[in-house]
Amino acid sequence: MPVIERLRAREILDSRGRPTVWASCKLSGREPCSTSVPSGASTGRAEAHELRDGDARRYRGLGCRKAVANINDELNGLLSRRSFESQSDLDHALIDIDSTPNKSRLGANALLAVSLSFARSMAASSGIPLWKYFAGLVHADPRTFPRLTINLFSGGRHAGSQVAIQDVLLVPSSAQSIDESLAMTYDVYHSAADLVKQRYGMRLLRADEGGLAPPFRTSEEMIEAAMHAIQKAGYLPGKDFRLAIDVAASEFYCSNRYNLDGEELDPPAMIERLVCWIDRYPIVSVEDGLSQEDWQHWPHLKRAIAARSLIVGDDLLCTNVGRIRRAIDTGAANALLLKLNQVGTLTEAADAYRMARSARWAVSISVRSGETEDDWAADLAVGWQGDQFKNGSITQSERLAKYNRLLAIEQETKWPFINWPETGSSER
Ligand code: 2PG
Ligand code: MG
Repeated sequence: MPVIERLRAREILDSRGRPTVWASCKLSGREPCSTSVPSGASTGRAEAHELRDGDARRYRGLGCRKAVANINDELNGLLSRRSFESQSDLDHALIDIDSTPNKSRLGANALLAVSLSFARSMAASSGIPLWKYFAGLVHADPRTFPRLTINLFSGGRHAGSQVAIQDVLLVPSSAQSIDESLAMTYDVYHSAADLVKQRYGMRLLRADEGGLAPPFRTSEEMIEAAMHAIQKAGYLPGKDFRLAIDVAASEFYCSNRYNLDGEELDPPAMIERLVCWIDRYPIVSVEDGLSQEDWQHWPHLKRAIAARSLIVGDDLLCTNVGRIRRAIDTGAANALLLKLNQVGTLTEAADAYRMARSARWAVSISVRSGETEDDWAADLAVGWQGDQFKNGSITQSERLAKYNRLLAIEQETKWPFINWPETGSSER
């Protein structure tokens, strides 16, 4: 049985220059393996607690020295020289030691860094790739790649809120491989950059996840611009590229109203607007179309668009089994956006994954807007047979580390894409 010899952690900086947690785990007789954890900006209310120092004199309170100390001191003290039979064994020890419902004592950032570095060490000690180790946790036998959903334009909190909705993403739907998806997307990204320069006089400036963020007046103008960029690059929207959107509606919802680019919409009007976009544009995936608090209207949204699009819950679900159960029971969604740091351990994320799959939901494996150069998310997307992988744009090293990892796995395996999840089933 693997024995932890030593845990170590340090504070590093993420893609926004904010502190985050890096940790390494050394199993007896093995080399240490390390991982680092990401951090969100448009975070859901039910996410596990990300522990920050709160000292306004340092990184405006965002330091992670406490979380790091929790690994170096308490967790290293209690877990080293102990043997663990499995990932779930280790993760349950972490949960027990923290002993709060949302990991607020030691920090979900500290716990996830340990959970993941243990996973990487276990994979290395068995001589298997990380994706295969992840697959074992959910008894999956991957033979496919997820479709990529690639950020083209950004709004919302990732781009200074020039428009309400957060992401317009490209789905390179006629591509036959990861390699082809990226090459096709490069064409569209640069035709979008030209369009941004011509229309808005703006040079290549990027939002948090590498998406372009010119001063669109409305969210619809942003979707329109994506259509033009696809066409200008010589592709056919609806065939070569479909679109996905992350509305991130919790960010502009207040007192039962959606403030969409200055318009005040009640929930039925917001649903109508989404339906109208789906009528007009080849949108196949709508994430957080409504607010995380607006449980009442999600089933209406699902009934209105499920025949044509996935209804993906991010802030709504927070990779949390209680919330996923509620969404299944009330018919609120048909797809889970899965982010490990929303819940804090691999084992709890695996439970969320299994619950979503048991309802025949689609799963989109997602990174965060604040990322690091670590590439474990690509292995997770493959190992857990994601239907989609959401990793931001095709620029910036923290995004490219994951795409490059997918390219490497693709070169080795030559697997095809997973079939796009069928929509239209009333059960899903
Ligand atoms: C989201 C993510 C990634 P953040 O909303 O889906 O795009 O953003 O990490 O800021 O929550
Ligand atoms: Mg989201």
